[in-house]
Amino acid sequence: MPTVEADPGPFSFAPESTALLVIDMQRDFLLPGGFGESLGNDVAQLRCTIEPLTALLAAGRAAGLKIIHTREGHLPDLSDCPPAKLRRGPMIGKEGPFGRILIRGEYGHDIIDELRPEAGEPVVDKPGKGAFYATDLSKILDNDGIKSLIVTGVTTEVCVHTTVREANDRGYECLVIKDCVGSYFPEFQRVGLRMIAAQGGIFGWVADSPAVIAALQ
Ligand code: C5J
Repeated sequence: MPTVEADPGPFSFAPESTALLVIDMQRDFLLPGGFGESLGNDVAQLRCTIEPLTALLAAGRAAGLKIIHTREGHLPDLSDCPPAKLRRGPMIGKEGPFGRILIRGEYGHDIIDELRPEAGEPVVDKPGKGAFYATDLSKILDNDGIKSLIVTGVTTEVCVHTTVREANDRGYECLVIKDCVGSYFPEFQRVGLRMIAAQGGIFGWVADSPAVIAALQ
């Protein structure tokens, strides 16, 4: 069984029951000139994940891991967007540089070209921060007998953390890949990762992508 050197200790996983989860690598969050940057964020803090994640995806595909992508966003009429979310994110649904912000079907809502899903890889559209809330993710994982998740994507302290916490409560073993998750805020990146592995791995394990790639070969 592949084993990865991780914090707080070695993480072993069976490839046939492991999924590589790629969270919200969307143009709205990552493209220069896009929604994320328009809020004053430095997208370079997220874009540094693209290269290692590209390599990890290739290794995961070659090893036969199930690959699942997610996208945060809403229906065009915003009927799935809670008023409380809209009040604190009034730009959702407004016209942005890459179409209506975080609206399904718009250019900005889709996944960046570098990490385009391959045929047969599920793309889970989620209205919330967590990938389990109001989606079919549980069913997709159950149907394939998935027990472990290798978690990547953005942003570390928001959608990655929410999803890992949801997964943890549902009994999945989560390995978060530190160079493949990104935050606009360096201190949130650092603390967010520490929070996963603290207290003996209260939410899971943390490792870097070269260690996972080596374990998959
Ligand atoms: C945020 C996300 N940060 N994908 N979404 O609003 O983390």
